[in-house]
Amino acid sequence: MDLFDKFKLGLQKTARKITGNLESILKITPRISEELLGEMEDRLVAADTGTATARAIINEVQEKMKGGEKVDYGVLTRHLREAVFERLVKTHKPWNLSTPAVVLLVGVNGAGKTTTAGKLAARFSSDGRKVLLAAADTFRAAAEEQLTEWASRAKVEFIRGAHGAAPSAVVFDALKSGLSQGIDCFVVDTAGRLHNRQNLMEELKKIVRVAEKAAPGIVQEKWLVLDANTGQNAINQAVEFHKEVGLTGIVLTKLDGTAKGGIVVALHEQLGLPIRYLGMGEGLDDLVPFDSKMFAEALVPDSGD
Ligand SMILES: Nc1nc2c(ncn2[C@@H]2O[C@H](COP(=O)(O)OP(=O)(O)OP(=O)(O)O)[C@@H](O)[C@H]2O)c(=O)[nH]1
Ligand SMILES: [Mg+2]
Repeated sequence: MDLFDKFKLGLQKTARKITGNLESILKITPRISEELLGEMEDRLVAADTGTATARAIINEVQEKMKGGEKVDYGVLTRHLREAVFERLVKTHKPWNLSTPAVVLLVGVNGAGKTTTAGKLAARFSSDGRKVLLAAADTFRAAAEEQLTEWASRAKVEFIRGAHGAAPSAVVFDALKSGLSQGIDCFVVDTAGRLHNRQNLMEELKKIVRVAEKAAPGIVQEKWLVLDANTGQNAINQAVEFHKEVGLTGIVLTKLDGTAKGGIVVALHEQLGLPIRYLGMGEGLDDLVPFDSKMFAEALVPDSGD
């Protein structure tokens, strides 16, 4: 399966929500009307783009159609696709991990951090990096077992702390031993935490401080792992985590099971934070690097019904 097929598959349900039977509707009534625009806006909201973003997109489409262009499925979806693409591409800065680097994964419980850590480790390793997975989730005993399994699946080095040890101490140990072995990429899994628990946020900041002390500049990426099914609360989570730790990007997981993929547009538009990867399944290969063009094309496909 090529990359675009993965986008199409992962966004199938969301795309259906946005464009399902639109082609038939437009064949019967090929006119742009308040009713049609209202319906399109509702569809975008249902796909979780957020009300403000949906409105802005529809206003742009309406502006473009003012020239009296005859509307059919192809024309309407082209305008929609462009409006989505422009929002994504504006925020999407290219990124590059220099060596050595820490990629820190944070987020609420069950978002998909551990799974993402495993998938990322495999991906970075196949890019030729020497990867170490660090289990800074010392809170749940099962978490370390889960990460051990991912490390063996991804065939990368692994380090864990004693149960209940300070997460920052695990990261310190990982850096100390890893840097001397020539590890150039440390993927750090952390325990799930609610964004409004200040003591747990302090724990994350401490991980960053300790890592930076061991190797200044090493914490290059701090990604919030978000479950695509979270709904608009995802925005609050992102705002709070960003305020506390200064996020550099987002990994959106479980896109494969949801019709709410429009949250990607809302996150870009409302936070200005780029999505780095999309989780589209539970397998090692089910993590795809974000691409604005492929995303917009899969979200608003050019063939309907
Ligand atoms: N379908 C699907 N399932 C996923 C994806 N990512 C994670 N999961 C599943 O979501 C569940 C939770 O994933 P974890 O990786 O354990 O989540 P976590 O954030 O580490 O959870 P805590 O450590 O408890 O906070 C698991 O059953 C994963 O298999 C994805 O992209 N698609
Ligand atoms: Mg976990």
